[in-house]
Amino acid sequence: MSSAPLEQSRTHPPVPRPRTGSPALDGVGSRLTEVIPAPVSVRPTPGVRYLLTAGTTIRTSDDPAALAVGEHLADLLRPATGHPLPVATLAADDTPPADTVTLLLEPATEPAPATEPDGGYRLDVTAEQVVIRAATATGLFYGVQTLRQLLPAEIESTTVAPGPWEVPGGQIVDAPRFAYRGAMLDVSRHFFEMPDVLRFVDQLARYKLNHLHLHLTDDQGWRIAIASWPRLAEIGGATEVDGGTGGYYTQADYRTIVEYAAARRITVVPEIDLPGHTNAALSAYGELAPDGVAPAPYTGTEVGFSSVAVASERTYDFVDDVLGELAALTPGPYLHIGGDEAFKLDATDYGTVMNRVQRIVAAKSKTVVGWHQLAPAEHVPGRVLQYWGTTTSDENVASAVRQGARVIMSPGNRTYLDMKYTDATTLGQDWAGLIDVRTAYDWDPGTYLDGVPAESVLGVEAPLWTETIRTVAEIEFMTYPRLVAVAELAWSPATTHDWDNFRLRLAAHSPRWTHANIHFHPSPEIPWPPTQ
Ligand code: NGO
Repeated sequence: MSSAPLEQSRTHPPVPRPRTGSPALDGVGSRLTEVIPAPVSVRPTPGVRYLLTAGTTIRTSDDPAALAVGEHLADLLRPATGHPLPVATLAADDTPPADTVTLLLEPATEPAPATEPDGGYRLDVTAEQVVIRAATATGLFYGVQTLRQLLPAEIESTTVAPGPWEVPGGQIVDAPRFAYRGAMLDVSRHFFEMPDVLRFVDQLARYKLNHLHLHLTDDQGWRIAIASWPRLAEIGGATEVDGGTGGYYTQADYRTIVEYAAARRITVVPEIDLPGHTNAALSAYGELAPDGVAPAPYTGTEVGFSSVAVASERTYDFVDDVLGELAALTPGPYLHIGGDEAFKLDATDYGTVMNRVQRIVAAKSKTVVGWHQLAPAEHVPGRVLQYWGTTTSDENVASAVRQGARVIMSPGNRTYLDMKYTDATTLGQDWAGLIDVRTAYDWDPGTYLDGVPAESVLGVEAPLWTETIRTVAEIEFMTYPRLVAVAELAWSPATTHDWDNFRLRLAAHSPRWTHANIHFHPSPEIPWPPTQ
C-alpha cells in the first residue's frame, strides 16, 4: 500500500470527547448509545459491566453457521485481547457457563427477524454474560458487529492492548430497515489486488452492509477471466487509467472474494457494463465493435464513446457466454448489466440490445440490476434499477416502479464516494457536487425520489468510482466517514435519523478507525475527539 498525499491534518481545534445519551452513563456506558448504525432500541443498565477476560469462552447454538459466527467473533477479539477465547457449541438443553459470550439461534427472537430483511438480533449484557439471540446466523453476525463496538476502541488494535475489556450492561434490540445495503468498488478504472478487495469487504461488514457491487468492466479494463473469451482479461485487462499495468481476477480469485464476502454475510453483485463502457472488450475482440475493428486500449477518463455492435449475433453470443460463466460463479441472485451512458445508441437500438440482455439474465435464473437508464427497457420480473441521478424525480424510474421494478438508491450528489468532500479535497471529482458528511447523511432513501415509495426501495448503495483512486489509503479516505453515514441510512429506522446525534456518535468511532489503521477524512463538520 503506497501512501498518498491525504488530507490527514486536522483543520479545527480538538474538542472534548462527546458524551451522548443519558448523562448518567460514563465513558464505558456511553458506548451503548454510540452504536452505528443506530439500533432500533437501546436500553442501558447504568453501572453494570461485563468484563471479558482470559477466562471468557464463546458458546454457540449447535449449528455450523452459528459456530462460524462464533469463530468470526473470536478472530475479531483475539489480536487485541490476546485471550484464547475458545469457541464451542452448546447442546440444546445446556445452560452456558458463567463468563461466556453466547450466540443463540432462536427462531422466535423479536423483532421477527425471520422475515425480510434478514438480520434482526437481540443483545443482552449483564455482569455475568453476554447473550446474542437471533433467528438466523446473519442476525448473530450483526449482533457480533454491535458487540465489537461496545468494547473499547483498542479492540481494533492488531497487537495486544491492555484493556480492560469492559462491555456496558444493557439490551439492544435491532433489525435492518432495507434488505440491500451496499457499496461498489470500481476495479476497472484502476485495478485493485485481492488483499485490497478483501479489506474493502471487511470495511463493509463492520457497519452491517451486505452487498459488494464489483464494477468489473469498463472502457479502461476488463477484470474477470472468462474461459470462453480469454482475450477479454488477457488483453482487455492489461491496462488502466493513465496507462498502468492493470490486472484481472482469475475465476479462482473471484470465488475467493465471493466466499470471503459470504462469511461476512455479504453478497457479491458483479457488473458487466453494457452496451457502452465496453472499449476494453472491443479492444480484445474487434468482432464485437460496430465497425468490426478493434479500437486501441483506452486509458483516459471520458465516458459514453463506446458500444458493442447491436445488430451482430456475435454480440449476443458474447453476452450469453460472459453472463453464463459469471452466473455460475455467483451464488447471489443479482447480475448487474450496467446500461448507463450508452450515448452511441439511439433509444431503439438501446432497447433492442438491453431487452435481449435482460432476457439472457433471466434465462440464467438471475435478477437484473441496471443503472436507472435501463428504466425504459421492458419490464422483467423482479428487476432492480440503481438510481444515480442528482435530482429527486425521474419519470422513467417512477413508471418502471409502477410496473414492479425496485430501486437501489445511489443519488450521485449524496452517495458517490468519488465526489470531493470540499474544494480542497485533492482526490475525486465534483460533477455531482461536493459531498461532506452531512450531505451524505441528511436524506431519507424511503422518500427521496418522487413516485418511489419506501416499499419499492430495495436499499441504498454508495459507489466508489476510481478514475482518481489508486491505493487502499485513498479508497479508505474517500470511504470514511461517508460510507458509515450511508450504512446508517440503509440499516436504521427513519425514526432514529438525527444529524446532531449522528455526528457525535461518528466522532466517537474515529479512535476505532485509527486503531484499525483506516485512513479517514477528518471532516470539520464532526467534533472529533483529540488524538491520543
Ligand atoms: C457515472 C458514470 C461512471 C463514472 C462516474 C464518476 C455512472 C453510473 N456512470 O456514474 O462511468 O465513473 O459517474 O462519478
